[in-house]
Parts: sequence; C-alpha cells; structure tokens
Amino acid sequence: MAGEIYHQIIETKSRRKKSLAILIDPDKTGINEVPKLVELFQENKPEIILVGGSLITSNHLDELVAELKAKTHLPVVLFPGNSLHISPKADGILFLSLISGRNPEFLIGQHVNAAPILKKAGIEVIPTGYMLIDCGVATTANYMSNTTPIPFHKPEIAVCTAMAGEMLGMRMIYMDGGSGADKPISLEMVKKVKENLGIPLIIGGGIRNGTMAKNAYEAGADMIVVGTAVEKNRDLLQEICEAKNSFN
Ligand code: 1GP
Repeated sequence: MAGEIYHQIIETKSRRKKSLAILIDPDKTGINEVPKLVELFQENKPEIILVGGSLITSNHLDELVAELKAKTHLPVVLFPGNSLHISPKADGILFLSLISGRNPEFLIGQHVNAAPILKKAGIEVIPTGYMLIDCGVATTANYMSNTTPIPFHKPEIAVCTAMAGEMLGMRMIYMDGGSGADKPISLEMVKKVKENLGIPLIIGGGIRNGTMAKNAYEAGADMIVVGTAVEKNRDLLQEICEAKNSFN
C-alpha cells in the first residue's frame, strides 16, 4: 500500500512545497530517448516520473520502466489506463478510481483484475481519486473510459466529487483536463477544490508553460503533471521547474 513515494508527497505538502511530475507516454517515447531525458532530469528535477496513458499501443512499457529505473533515482510511477498497463518493475502506481465518471469498470472493475498482480509485484499502491474535467477537446481519456467529464464551468461539482473521494479514503485527488487539453483546468475550480480538501491535489492537462504552471500552483495544486508540452519541447522543463522553484 501507500509507502515511501506517498510519504514524500505528504512531506513536501506539509512543508508547503510544490512538486512536479513529468508524464512519459510509452507510445511517444522510445527506449533510446531515455538517456537524453534522464540527462534533462538531472538539471531540472521533477519529483516523480509518471509512465502511462489512456491507450498504449506499443509493447515496451516494461522495458521503458526498467530503463528509466536503471538510469535515474527518481521514483517511476505507473499512470495506467487499464489493468493491462502494469509493469512490476515500477516503483509505484497511481491506483486510479475514476470518480468523476459513472462507469463501474473504471471505479472498481479494472482494479479487481489489477489487485492480485499488484500484490505479487509488491509495488507501492497509491489510491487516487481521478477526476476528468472538460477542457475544450474530446480526449482519449474520456473516450476510452466512456465517461462524461465534469463541465469546465462547474467547480461545485468538482468540489463535491473531490470531497467524496477524500471521504471514501482516496489518498490524493488528481484533476485532469486530459493529455493535450486546449486549456488547463480553470483556476477557480482548482482554488475551490483546494479549499475543501485535506489530501494532496494533483493538477494536469494542457499546462504548456511556466506561467500556466505557476498559476496552477498558486491556485492550490500540490503537484502538477506535465506531459505533452515537454514531449514537444524538452527545453520547457527548465521554465516549468523555475515556476515550481519560485514557490519552494
Ligand atoms: C494527462 O495530465 C496529463 O493525463 C498531462 O497532460 O499531456 O496535456 O501535459 P498534458
């Protein structure tokens, strides 16, 4: 169950510091790119490397995780789209329950399949209330999960959903506009959720520069997740880390 990785997240939060997770999509990242990425992470250090996505068509997840682990000391944590996206080589997994949706398959179904595999693998499991927010484009996450995201201008729904997630025992809430979202989640929504939440709040989707990162942190994100922007322009990592460091 939740262990060292979660402990670090909580510890960082309790010191009022911010964290950064870089999301690596196995379909967009070859094994040969790992050394360059790791080099980049040495200068601009995220707290966590997330690996995964809603749909994975490549077959090198295990190899990618192993390579990342071999080359860096950063925790490598799975961000799975379903129970097939598990690598026992990872340090941990965001055990996502898609609480913004009403599809039992992603609330508990996939988890039943995953539980014995995770138990055997012995990797750290972090129960995470996962909330998809409509940020302007149809995302793979919405389509693959067959769920309706929370409307962009309905912070009150997000607040109640996040509160319910915490009451159900989730260890973190991850609000996600989806990979490559047109715009990030509204700062008003982030702020209102934060005001009503005791557990760490993760914000991701459509964060494309240092200002957006700063805004999300300022509104209340304990951790932000950046994928697409850094995938397209590796140099952006420095700008985003600077935004994080301005709080730390
Ligand atoms: C997607 O929150 C992550 O699930 C990251 O989104 O790729 O838009 O940064 P981006």
